Amino acid sequence: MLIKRIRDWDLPESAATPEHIGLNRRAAIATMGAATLGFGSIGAARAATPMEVKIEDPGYSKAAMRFDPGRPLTPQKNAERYNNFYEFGLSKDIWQAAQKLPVEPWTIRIDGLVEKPFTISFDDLMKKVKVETRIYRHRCVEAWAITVPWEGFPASELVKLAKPLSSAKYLRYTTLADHKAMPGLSIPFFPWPYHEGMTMAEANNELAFIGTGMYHQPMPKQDGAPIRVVLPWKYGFKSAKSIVRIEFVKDQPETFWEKTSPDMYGFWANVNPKYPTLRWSQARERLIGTDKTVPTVIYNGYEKWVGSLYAGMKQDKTLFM
Ligand SMILES: Nc1nc2c(c(=O)[nH]1)N[C@H]1C(S)=C(S)[C@@H](COP(=O)(O)O)O[C@H]1N2
Ligand SMILES: [Mo]
Repeated sequence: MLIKRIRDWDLPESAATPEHIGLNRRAAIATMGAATLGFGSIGAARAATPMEVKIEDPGYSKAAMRFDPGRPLTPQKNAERYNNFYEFGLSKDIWQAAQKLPVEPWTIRIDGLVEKPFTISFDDLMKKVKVETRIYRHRCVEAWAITVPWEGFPASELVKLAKPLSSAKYLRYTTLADHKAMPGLSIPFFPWPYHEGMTMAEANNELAFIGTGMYHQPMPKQDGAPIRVVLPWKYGFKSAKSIVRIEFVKDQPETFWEKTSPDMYGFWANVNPKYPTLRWSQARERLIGTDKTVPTVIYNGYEKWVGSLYAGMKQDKTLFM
């Protein structure tokens, strides 16, 4: 019998299911027409367990390990070829499609409740910050996880540069929407452009990070080049990619996923194994690049740093989802 070897970045069948759109997946596919979305990959995906890969930690510095993830790094190839970036299609296999993302020149608009709104090029922004490496876990609400050495700078640095007014209580951040490059924008029921939000206190927490690279390289396009949000204690959908605008606002902003599936996704979205999503449990997570699943931990293991942000708030489904 011929046994086909599965490369470590090949996808198991379940991986190609866009869990985020939940119960409406069938309807969604019918509405949008599979052709625009690169669904070819679902047919091609094999129902196989990914190969266990040897994980080599290339000896990251003590600083990078400050928030010790307590688990090995995801092999680079796995992390970079298993993505959620719906602007390029609903499958996990969008890394090639995402190469169309136009990243040069890239500008970021800072506006809303700030001393003086401005637009800054990515290159100029990079001259104003000190880039560091941080190894963080990343937990998708679809119950898979990766561990990534990010490059970037604290979100608090960005807040400082923006000079928000005291009336600013939240940040609302928005992804590029380029119809020529991004076929996913034709999916009608999504409230494009992708937008998310966090509180000022969350942005100023030392864990909140702005990613500009990973594995010691500039951010791959499929992972949100050239600049994205990284909030490791929240479900992955809060970590919006390829950011073009950061707005400071007074009221809690409505988010892309709240508008899409209010019964499944909320503003806070802090990782919590106790509260299942509509159709599936959040108790465990699958480690991409291995055949392991492990228990999920409250705040994705970062309670020590972020728990105080939510002290006194009612611990219920709305807080965590
Ligand atoms: N603009 C944009 N940002 C996004 C998404 C998206 O579809 N579009 N998906 C989110 C989700 S659900 C996850 S899990 C992470 C995945 O990041 P990665 O593909 O770099 O691992 O990106 C988040 N940021
Ligand atoms: Mo996700």
